[in-house]
Amino acid sequence: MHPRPSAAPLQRAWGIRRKAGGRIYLIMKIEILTLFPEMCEAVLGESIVGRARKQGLVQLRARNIRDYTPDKHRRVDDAPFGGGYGMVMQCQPIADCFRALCEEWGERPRLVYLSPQGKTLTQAKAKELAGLPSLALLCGHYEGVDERVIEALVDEEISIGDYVLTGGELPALVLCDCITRLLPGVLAADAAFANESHYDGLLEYPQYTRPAVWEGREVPEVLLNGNHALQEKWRREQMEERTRRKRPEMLS
Ligand code: 9D3
Repeated sequence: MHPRPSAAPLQRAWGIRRKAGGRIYLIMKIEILTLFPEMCEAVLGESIVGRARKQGLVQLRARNIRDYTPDKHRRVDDAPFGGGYGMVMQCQPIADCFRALCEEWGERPRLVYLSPQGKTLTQAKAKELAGLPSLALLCGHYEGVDERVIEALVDEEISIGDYVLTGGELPALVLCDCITRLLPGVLAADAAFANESHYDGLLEYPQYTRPAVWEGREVPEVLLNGNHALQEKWRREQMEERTRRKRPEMLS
């Protein structure tokens, strides 16, 4: 084996997982900083993300910002200077929560603030983030977060689209979902390949399963006759036709 000079820092930065057979996997770590950790846990425990987490392919956790307030009433927000509606999340609990995470991990993860003012999430951004060793996701609530903690600590702001939600938790979970499915071993090899294939940039073809007739609706004949080449051609045509009809802007 060749010595790898960067081995030590790499192992500190990434979570490591040893599997039977002596193979070492690098695990991405993602931590959600939130006032609603149970809401996050409920989602992170289910479906493909939950399975990836149980298999040790990703470390996903939620950390309660409220655990970092010294206030005896556990307050984390206060009225805005200058007046106005609602409450603003204070700097100190957020900063202490993030710094405790950095301390525990022995590294500073990139800090993303989920915010309506961020750049809209794209698949390209998800791929970029999936290449990082670790990530912290800050969720705002109330009328937002004190601007100074954003200036001091936040590396990047991301939105999931131009509509108004009540907080950053669902956007953070959307981000966890689309990052996790990109991590090695999470999807079956064929599913991961389909994602990268020459089909990229077109909508998917329609899919059917048994029964061949349901309430009088038949599955297209070509899919039942066993000619694989014809089936591939039909699927490709369906993809192009659907993209033209439903999402013409994807072709331009
Ligand atoms: C007080 C005025 N509001 C502007 C319309 C501010 C506001 C702050 C925070 C409104 C909503 C929210 C809660 N949303 C998020 O934290 C959020 C979000 C969203 O609402 N839409 C799309 N992406 C995101 S990422 C975080």
